[in-house]
Amino acid sequence: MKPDLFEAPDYYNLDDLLTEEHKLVRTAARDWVKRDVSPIIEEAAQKAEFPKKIIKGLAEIGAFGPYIPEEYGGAGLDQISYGLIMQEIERGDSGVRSTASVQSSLVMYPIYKFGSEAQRKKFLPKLASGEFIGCFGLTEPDHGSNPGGMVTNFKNKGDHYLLNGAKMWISNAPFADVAVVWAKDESGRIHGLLVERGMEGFSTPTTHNKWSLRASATGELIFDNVKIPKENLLPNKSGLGAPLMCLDSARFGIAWGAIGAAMDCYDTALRYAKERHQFGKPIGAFQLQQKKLAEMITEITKAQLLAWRLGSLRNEDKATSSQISMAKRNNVEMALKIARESRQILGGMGITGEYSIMRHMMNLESVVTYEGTHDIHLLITGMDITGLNAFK
Ligand code: TGC
Ligand code: FAD
Repeated sequence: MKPDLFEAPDYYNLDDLLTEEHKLVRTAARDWVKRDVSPIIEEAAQKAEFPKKIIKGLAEIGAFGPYIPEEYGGAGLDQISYGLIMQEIERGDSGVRSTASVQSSLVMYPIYKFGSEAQRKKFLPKLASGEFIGCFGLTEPDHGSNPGGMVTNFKNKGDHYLLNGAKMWISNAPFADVAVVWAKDESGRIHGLLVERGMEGFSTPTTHNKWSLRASATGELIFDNVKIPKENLLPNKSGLGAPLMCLDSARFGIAWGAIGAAMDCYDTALRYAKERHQFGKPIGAFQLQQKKLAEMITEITKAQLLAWRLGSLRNEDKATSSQISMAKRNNVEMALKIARESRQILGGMGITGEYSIMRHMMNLESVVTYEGTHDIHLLITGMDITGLNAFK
């Protein structure tokens, strides 16, 4: 793979809206991605292996629990810092950002928000340091966009619960130490349970042959009469709203992360368009290529503004779920379109592993699907503006 020459575009001087702390956090993440991710990520993706050696670095840049309070091992940062870290990591690879998103928003967040003090103390510091890796089991073979229909269930057996069912498409599952699993009790109410590796009847087979997010490990969670100690139930919230609150946080991170992937594709295509000559001049001198590049920077700038405003609203605890859906949907679609256009600017070179673009493009096909598909987020906006629910 070519050396990482990335230069971040900032067409509207958005850095003026950031604090010194935001910039420091971003620089640390950006430098780490250049040093420790870019040189190894292409080979990891080609081999379909999650590069476990980067876990320590992810912890060191604060990517595991950026907004979790420091007393539990988190970085105690604000939402814009969290977004900037996700942006920089996904600039390297969406699969690496997935690992950080899941750990932070789908594992540490529910333990912090809905867990007991004992659960917080037992799990959060180890998750923040990367000693433990977590995963989040909501999706099932027959319930993806409609998680409320889940059939995974647990029964009260007096001194423990008995868990049965299966989850699929679970990021980090193959090597996770702890899984936050959403399951129904005997009355059909959804609860979160902490399922630990080694519990009898719990297995995590790997999902093979993915063409997307190849540097992220995906797997199933199988529960065959797993005995869950009662202290492993998250006590402080139940109902579908609990996992959906976690998704709000992860979707916010993805809205920022997708900008990183788009910036990397744009930056690569811009450099290539200035260097590659055809018909006696740089291809960037042709109007058709300039149109592509000009539209890319316009869309990136709009996405940056959307993400920054959403981060400000989140910092004030004022962002709605529908606002988060709009940003996730818009920014991922924006990044996917830019990846496709950038690929074309590189001609045949665009399909090789010499450049990051094709990997981003394939990764983004998962990002546009997980955490709520493109269609589902549109219907959430539709419901919000019309007051009419297309799901029921
Ligand atoms: P609905 O009846 O609308 O709502 C059920 C209850 O939840 C409440 N609620 C929310 N609460 C908090 N945050 C939100 N965003 C919420 N949205 C809804 C709602 O008020 C209600 O509460 P209550 O008290 O009245 O019961 O639910 P529904 O069954 O009609 O479904 C709505 C729908 C389709 C929007 C939702 O289920 C959905 O978002 N589906 C998409 C599924 C999804 O996003 N799955 C993601 C799985 S995790 C993943 O992909 C990780 S990828 C990780 C990585 O690698 O980065
Ligand atoms: P389906 O729900 O079957 O949807 C298929 C198609 O139908 C989509 O185009 C969808 O938009 C459309 N559709 C569905 N309902 C409607 C409707 N009402 N109106 C119009 N169109 C509709 N899940 C987890 O729980 N944890 C994870 O860590 C996780 N990681 C993932 C990692 C990867 C690489 C992938 C690919 C997925 C991951 N997922 C995870 C699962 C992901 O959230 C689901 O794939 C996603 O929610 C969609 O569910 P589905 O694949 O079952 O598609």
